[in-house]
Amino acid sequence: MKSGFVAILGRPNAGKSTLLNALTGEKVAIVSAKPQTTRNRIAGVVEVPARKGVQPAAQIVFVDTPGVHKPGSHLDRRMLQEVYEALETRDLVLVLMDATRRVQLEAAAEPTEESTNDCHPERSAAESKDLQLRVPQVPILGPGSSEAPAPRHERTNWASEDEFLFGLIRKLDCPVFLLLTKIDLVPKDYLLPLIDTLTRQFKFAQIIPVSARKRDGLDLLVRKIVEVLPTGERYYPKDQYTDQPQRFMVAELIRESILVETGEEVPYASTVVIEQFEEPAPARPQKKGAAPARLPLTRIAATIYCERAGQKAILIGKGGAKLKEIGTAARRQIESFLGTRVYLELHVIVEPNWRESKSFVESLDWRNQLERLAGDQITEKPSDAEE
Ligand SMILES: Nc1nc2c(ncn2[C@@H]2O[C@H](COP(=O)(O)OP(=O)(O)O)[C@@H](O)[C@H]2O)c(=O)[nH]1
Ligand SMILES: [Mg+2]
Repeated sequence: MKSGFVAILGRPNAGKSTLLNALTGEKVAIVSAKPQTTRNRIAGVVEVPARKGVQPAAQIVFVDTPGVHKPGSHLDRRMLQEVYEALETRDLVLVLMDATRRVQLEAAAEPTEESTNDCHPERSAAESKDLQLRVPQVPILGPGSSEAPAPRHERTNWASEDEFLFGLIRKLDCPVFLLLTKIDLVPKDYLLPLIDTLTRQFKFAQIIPVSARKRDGLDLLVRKIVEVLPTGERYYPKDQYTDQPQRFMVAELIRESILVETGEEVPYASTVVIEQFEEPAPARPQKKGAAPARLPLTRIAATIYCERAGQKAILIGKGGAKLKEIGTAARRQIESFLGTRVYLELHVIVEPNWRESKSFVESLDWRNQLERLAGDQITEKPSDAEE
């Protein structure tokens, strides 16, 4: 069989998370019309059955990433670091360009020898390692470390975010596909000039127009991906569709509700931490002819952190009305995700300037949270593991 990691890269709002969800057929990542919805890298796993005589079976691990944008806060730098981390382990990169927006690129350059994108299977491991190391690392500087000399990457050309994105992919040694997204929104003849501009910047291994919403181009995309993936075993069990723990997905669903229900800077200044996640006891076997049991109840308590008292006032709303709306919308989503009834308790806390706090931003990362939870021995057991 074949298997590999496929990083999904693009500017904010390019449709990365929507594509991930369409490919996995599950709601792995939250989606919104607001930029910078995704803050962590998120894996979505797709099993592809063999096509007799054409292709072997494959497991594709798609890795959704935060949109590439000029970092302002510590949180932004952390998000860019997530992009770099996704690029460290990848067999293929998909660059998504929203077909409805203009790209900002300087006079298109002819592709150079270095920027061509042929596969180099013959490259030695040492060479590949060297190439990987050339992907710049963004040191995470906390408040107070601003006197530190500006690292090299800080001088990276941010003339435009599109150019920065191209700068990133030129450093890669794996194939890169260009995906023009949201093609359901543009006339077909609109795509050719865009493709022309983009391909003059970089020699993509494939150019595939897609609409995640209409599922246009997705089968072709999967076929082309499997073609270039290396032979290998599964990275995840067959029935696992994401690497995120349930608890983190629940926090994301609450954050999605905040993105929908509030405007201005509130969603950007908000983050969600799950404080309590009590899974229901396993259902008792039913007696024959008994009335159907009510769904079990999951008890969840979460804190919404924001940065200022004004934002807290907006999140809570008059007489708590806004928080209730946020909670109700989130609870419905969480119920359908967990398949249980949910009791959801929300609190709002002001944590001034948390986006600039290294320790706070780091503590939000679920990979770090898991380590802490393991330390506290509050590990999440699957409900059937209890006797
Ligand atoms: N019409 C249309 N809208 C899309 C499509 N894919 C994404 N969108 C919309 O584009 C916006 C940004 O999508 P999202 O997946 O969050 O982008 P991301 O920031 O790149 O992850 C959302 O409002 C999506 O509903 C598509 O194929 N067609
Ligand atoms: Mg996203």
